[in-house]
Amino acid sequence: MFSDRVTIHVEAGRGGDGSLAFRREKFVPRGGPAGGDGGHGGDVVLLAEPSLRDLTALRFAPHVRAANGSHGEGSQKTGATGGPVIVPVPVGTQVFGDDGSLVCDLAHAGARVVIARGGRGGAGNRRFTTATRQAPRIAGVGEEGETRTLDLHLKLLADAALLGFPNVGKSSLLRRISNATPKVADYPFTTIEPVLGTVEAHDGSQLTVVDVPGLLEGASDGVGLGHEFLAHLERARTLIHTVPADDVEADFAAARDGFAVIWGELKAHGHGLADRPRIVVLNRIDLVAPDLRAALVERFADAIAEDDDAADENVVRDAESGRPIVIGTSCATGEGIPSLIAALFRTIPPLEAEPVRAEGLADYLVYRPGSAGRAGFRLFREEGGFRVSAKGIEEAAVGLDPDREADAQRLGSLLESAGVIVALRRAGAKEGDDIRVGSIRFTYVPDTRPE
Ligand SMILES: Nc1nc2c(ncn2[C@@H]2O[C@H](COP(=O)(O)OP(=O)(O)OP(=O)(O)O)[C@@H](O)[C@H]2O)c(=O)[nH]1
Ligand SMILES: [Mg+2]
Repeated sequence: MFSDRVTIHVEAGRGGDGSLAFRREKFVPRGGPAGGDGGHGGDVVLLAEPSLRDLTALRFAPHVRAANGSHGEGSQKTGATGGPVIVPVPVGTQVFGDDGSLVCDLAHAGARVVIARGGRGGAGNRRFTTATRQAPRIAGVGEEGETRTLDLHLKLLADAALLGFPNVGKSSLLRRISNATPKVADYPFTTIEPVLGTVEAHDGSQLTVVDVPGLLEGASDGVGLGHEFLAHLERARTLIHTVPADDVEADFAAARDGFAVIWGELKAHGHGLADRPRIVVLNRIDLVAPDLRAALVERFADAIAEDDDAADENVVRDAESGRPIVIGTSCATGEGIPSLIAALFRTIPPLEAEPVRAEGLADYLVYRPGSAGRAGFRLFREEGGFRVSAKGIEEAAVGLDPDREADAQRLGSLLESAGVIVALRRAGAKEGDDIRVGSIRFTYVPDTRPE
């Protein structure tokens, strides 16, 4: 199975609460405040991992949760920070928010993006000491961590893609060189979905090759689902241009023109396809008489070298002679297959992980943090209840009288929509607790609806 799409739900850790504690020492009757801060909640981090090829692992574990920060403790002990969760994803993963906007693009090996931030830990009571308040009975409540639902898309990222008209033997080649077993049949458009296979060299190194549907003339204008099929080629690093040797033998000029047509479609499509190195293969070489094969391959290489339409621009050439490399292959007999595999490993350098910069990398990537994530308020535990601190909410609440039914409702919906009610419940608010918002005070009555 190859998964190129998955929806995940990520939850960063909640910050630990600040501690409300006082020093207790022998012979010191009234110790000062000694409550430590809560630890910060853990982040959820995506990491582009070059050894991964698809998103299957996340399909089976779509819920990702980072650890909460620990609560602060007495004796000024800060709570432990919640450990981050690092989620490895394949290079080429794009992350979209639930509104469909691009959150980030993990295009480089080693790229690391924080997609949900842990909540800050609450401040311990010793931080609330002032000249007039020597024994603060108040401590900060840890913030909620960000929670998000994200769509991950993997733009196919293969080392090479098979390119050519329909029914030329692309799937047969993939079967021959890799572990994949795409369907092969004697009619066009047998392949309609990309199929990925792994090619192994003797030394154990691997490459991935993708078999995609055949292209028709006009593909770059959308003919025969051309846009979609060309898009599959975009994140392949190399192309294997497949031409049937029997067609070349039957009508050389037509085969050469067809070769130029495909090149034209690559150029017209853009997105860097015309810059991809192209290895040329004359497949079904077994259908050509053995004594004519070498000459046919040479003739085709010459035609590419001399082509006026610059059909040769990105064709892979022999390092010494500078001649275009054309490989005669047969999926029936295996002729030329080792040469093709060798050419692939020569042409495609191994992906190197880019050095990971510990800081600033998120800014360097295309990263647009969601605005709805972090809470826009802070919550403090006070004697007898909680205080809600948020400029916006405090301002909106000015003049409201919680004893009046209409005002109470207005205040309720204000706090509800800001997420304060949920946060209070999670912080352990109990019926009868005193809640303070700016200059307003009211009594907490739990909502019995489930979260
Ligand atoms: N004799 C011979 N036949 C081959 C060879 N390679 C492929 N074929 C035949 O060519 C036909 C097309 O092969 P496919 O591999 O399905 O071709 P394709 O390019 O993937 O076709 P689409 O997916 O339809 O675009 C099938 O009948 C294959 O058996 C070969 O090397 N020699
Ligand atoms: Mg096919």
